[in-house]
Amino acid sequence: MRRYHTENLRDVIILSQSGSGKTSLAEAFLFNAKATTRLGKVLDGNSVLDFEPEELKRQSSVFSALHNYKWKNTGVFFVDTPGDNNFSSEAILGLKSCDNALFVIDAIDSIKPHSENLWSKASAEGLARLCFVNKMDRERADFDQVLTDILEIFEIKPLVLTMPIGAEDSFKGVIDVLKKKAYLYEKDGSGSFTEADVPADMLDSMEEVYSKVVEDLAEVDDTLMEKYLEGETLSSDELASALAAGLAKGQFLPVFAGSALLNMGVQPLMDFINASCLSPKDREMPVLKSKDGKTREIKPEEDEIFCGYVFKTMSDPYTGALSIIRCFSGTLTPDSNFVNASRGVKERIGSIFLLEGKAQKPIEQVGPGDIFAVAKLKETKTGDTLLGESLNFTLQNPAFPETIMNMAVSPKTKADVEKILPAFQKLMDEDPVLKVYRDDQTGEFILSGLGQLHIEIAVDRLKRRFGVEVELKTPRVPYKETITASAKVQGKHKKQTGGHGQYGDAWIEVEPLERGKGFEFVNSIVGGVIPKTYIPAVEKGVIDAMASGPLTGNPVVDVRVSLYFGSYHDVDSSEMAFKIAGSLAMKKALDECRPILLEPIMDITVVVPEDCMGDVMGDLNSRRAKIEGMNARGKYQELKAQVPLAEILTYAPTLTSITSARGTYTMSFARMDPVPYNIQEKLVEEVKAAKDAK
Ligand SMILES: Nc1nc2c(ncn2[C@@H]2O[C@H](COP(=O)(O)OP(=O)(O)OP(=O)(O)O)[C@@H](O)[C@H]2O)c(=O)[nH]1
Ligand SMILES: [Mg+2]
Repeated sequence: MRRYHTENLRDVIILSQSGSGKTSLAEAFLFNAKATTRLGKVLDGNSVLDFEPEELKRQSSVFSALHNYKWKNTGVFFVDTPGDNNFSSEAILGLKSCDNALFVIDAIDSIKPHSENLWSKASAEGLARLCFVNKMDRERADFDQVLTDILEIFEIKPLVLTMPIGAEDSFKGVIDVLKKKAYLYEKDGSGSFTEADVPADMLDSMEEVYSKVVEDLAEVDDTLMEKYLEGETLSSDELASALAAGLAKGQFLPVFAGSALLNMGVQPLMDFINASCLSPKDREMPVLKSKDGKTREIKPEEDEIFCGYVFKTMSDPYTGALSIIRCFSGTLTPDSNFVNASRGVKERIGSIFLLEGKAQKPIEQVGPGDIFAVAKLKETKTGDTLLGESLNFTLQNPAFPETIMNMAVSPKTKADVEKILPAFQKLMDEDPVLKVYRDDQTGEFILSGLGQLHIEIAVDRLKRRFGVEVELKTPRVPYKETITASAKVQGKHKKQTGGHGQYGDAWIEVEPLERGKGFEFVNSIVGGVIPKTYIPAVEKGVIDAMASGPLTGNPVVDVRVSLYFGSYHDVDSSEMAFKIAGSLAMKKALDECRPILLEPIMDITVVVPEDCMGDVMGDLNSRRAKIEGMNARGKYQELKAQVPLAEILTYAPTLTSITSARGTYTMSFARMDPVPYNIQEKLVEEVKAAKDAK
């Protein structure tokens, strides 16, 4: 037996920037639905959703958490996501698991760029969207400002279904606009309220909002619109079906007001989720695709082939890896098999659980819309498609943000050396955005994440879960060297040692190439002064010499080398001798061709609140940035610039502090540019000093 029937099920992902009250609101859902016996609080450390040590320490979510409740006759599965953009992969993957997206908007801070990003992702994914304007009890709560921002930033009409009565200390409850009733709440977190008439001083504003809502609802359907224009009253059934239809089409954003912490105004939202949010059957299904471009439809029915998507992997100290799966079609029972279509392997499953915070509740059967966990799959990873039959079709994976923060990691002790890579692999299985790779040029292991916090939490987890300790350092910049002049040189290798001698003689012309062109080798030998068989050896020698430039030992790029003359010896010449000759010639040429240092330049886009713009520009200027342009984005400014990588390695924590965590940036490699001469001198000195010290 399944816990809920598909049509009586709602899958809801809770989204927004950090601190707006997602976890608090989800706790209120659970408490009101009697799934918990007390209202969990993030600050008291007793939230059933923020239970990981990293979350308790920071008093904010780091991982997405799952739970479910039954409210009246409907089962609701929800995913509470972390709002910090260091952990945005949790939200991005979570979007694949739900049909509805509930945005929690802070009545004080309103909509920040991260919420805006999540909004576009939820829209692109085709989720039905609704919102809760939270913290109406807090000082400076401004409901109307949020409505303005919804229109301007989310670019959608707000449809106010509950209005706050009072604000800040005098926040008393909400008006249900369509029912024209007031609900006056206790402030003890119990969620108890009494129904009352709309306060006299709010009657006018309520009527105004009511007419606006009815007009917006009438627009959903032509026949309704005709009725409305002819002045007929629309029945509550008609309004209800327009509400569900308009929500599904994204014609407006239903808005509820309240306080999650005080559990005020939450039940009307819960009723709405039951009545109007999409069930797994109402939702337009994602499509299965094969590698050769064929598609296959999924039907959210129990008697179809099982199809599930793994949107999360958790390592549990007792059960090992837990794969968290959204079922799109078919059913699954314990002790059965499925095929991992992404990897082409069969997997056997034992028990099936529903996750309720950290608790795991065994369940006998899951079907369309259920979000569940299975333990110990052998090859399955986050992002895999699971099917009941062996078919070469998979669901599409989401695009992840580019990582911007790199740190060099090194094991603290010898014992950590062997454990480090397998442990990182497990972390990457859980968080597909996190990357670990070896920089070929610098030889360092680089841990790459979305920000300082992302990396720090990964390192904490490495220690806590796998007992591996690492040190973090700012990574070295992969400088390159190039030349600015041409030269013609001879490289001659001649040795007479006893019997067989060595003889190679190569004349090369070395010239600068356009930036980014790399390396060109031209064979201009005429008359066989160097036999053909030795020419590749000269080239090899040249390439070897380029691996370590004369200034700092970094690789040399953007040069053309023409081999134009030489000589050989019938007996003493060999490939080895010509390779050495090529290498000698190149070393000599590089010294003569006025070498310079090149550094990576990054394109960077920074989005910050207007009031921080001056500080952000000042800081960027001190980092040798070239500002390229600015664009207004609501109350935020988007700034594009080019900055040397060397100056931006530690940008993430600085931007966080300048903007009080309200700024974000993305970055990508633009090109290599010459390092300014004074800085080049310093870098060359440093390399020399380090060499001398050895
Ligand atoms: N006064 C007041 N405080 C609230 C309300 N809702 C949440 N808070 C507080 O705001 C802070 C953040 O709440 P959370 O529920 O952790 O917010 P979140 O959206 O889950 O944050 P992240 O997990 O970081 O994304 C906590 O200190 C809460 O106690 C509210 O309605 N009123
Ligand atoms: Mg949270």
